[in-house]
Amino acid sequence: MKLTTAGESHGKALTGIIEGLPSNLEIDIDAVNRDLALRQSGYGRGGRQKIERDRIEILSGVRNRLTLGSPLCFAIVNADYKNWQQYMAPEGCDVTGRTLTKVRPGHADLTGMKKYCQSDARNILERASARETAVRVAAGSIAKCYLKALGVQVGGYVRCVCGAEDNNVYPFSALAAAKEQPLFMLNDKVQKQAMALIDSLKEQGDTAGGIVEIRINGLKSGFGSCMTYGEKLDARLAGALMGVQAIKGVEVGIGFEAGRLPGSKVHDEIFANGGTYVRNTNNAGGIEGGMSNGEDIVLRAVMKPIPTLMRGLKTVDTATGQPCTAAGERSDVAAICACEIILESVAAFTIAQAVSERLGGDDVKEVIKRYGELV
Ligand code: EPS
Repeated sequence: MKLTTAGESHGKALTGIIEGLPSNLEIDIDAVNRDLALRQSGYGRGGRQKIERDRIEILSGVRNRLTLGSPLCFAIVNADYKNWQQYMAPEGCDVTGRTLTKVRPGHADLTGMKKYCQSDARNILERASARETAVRVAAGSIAKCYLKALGVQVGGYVRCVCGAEDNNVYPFSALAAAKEQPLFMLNDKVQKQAMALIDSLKEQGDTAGGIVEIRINGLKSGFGSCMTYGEKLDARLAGALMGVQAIKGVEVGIGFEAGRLPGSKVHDEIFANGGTYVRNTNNAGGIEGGMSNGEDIVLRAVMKPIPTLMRGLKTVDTATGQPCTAAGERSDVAAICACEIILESVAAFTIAQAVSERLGGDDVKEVIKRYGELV
């Protein structure tokens, strides 16, 4: 299973092509659109989300809600394009308007300009923008349909916003409630602190990042591999999460805490239980030796604060070589809820890839049968 994405933030549309889906898989288009709406939600979002109402338009690969086994091509139209056509049209446009040379620290602007020989960071930021993640959410939501057919579920919540942190541990069944909350947090007190922090950062023209936890529930053991490093499930999941804009670190299970504890407090002991095996702890986060072990897969990722600050950080104007404050027209103060649903999506897609590689199957019934036969 493979995903290719294309599209600029203020271009005509974002597009994606998924190859490798089995035939006869039911695509829940309403669920995809719900995930797209979740990506646009959350306390602290900026003006762009008032313009867009992201919806998937499936162009090929699905007939009467069922996949055909052919490439599934889809688009998410940028409503803002009508305001940008004169500066973005592929057919010809004014490239002297809406230029950006007061490059933003922490964004792709400066390094991208140097690498791709551009004098206008517009030609970099249009693609580097996190708007591209709408495609990955749609694709991940389709991957969730595939996983759901096997009884595998994906969930998550926000643990921390700019230092306001929830250190509780929750069962998988508690996570769905987070989506009803303004910051996808499960601890009301911490969430209130986080909202107050966002309000005050907004006043100061500043931004926030945070920490998200993602869980995969119901995946049988043996997905991934201990034989080749490229197939290790933890390596693939970490790569997928790190591939999301603004992610600076990923943990599996207790993650970095494992470096602070002795082995006796880290490794999950194994017990026999009526012909099967159980563990009473899940410090490994559901992955041992690069393979799923049947426990919940637990991932945490840290999102850096958004690099477009309304107050502008110190930088250099590449057009003049003079010091200045960085560009900042409009910005999200926090996009941690978007980050949560994006990370769920890329994790779902990665798990679906690992399942499809192991089980194959041209038709979804074949996949379900093979999955059911696994012990
Ligand atoms: C985003 C759309 C963008 C930004 C943000 C995410 O819209 P615009 O640039 O028109 O305001 O709000 O993108 C960035 C964080 C970025 O650095 O470009 C979206 O749809 O998620």
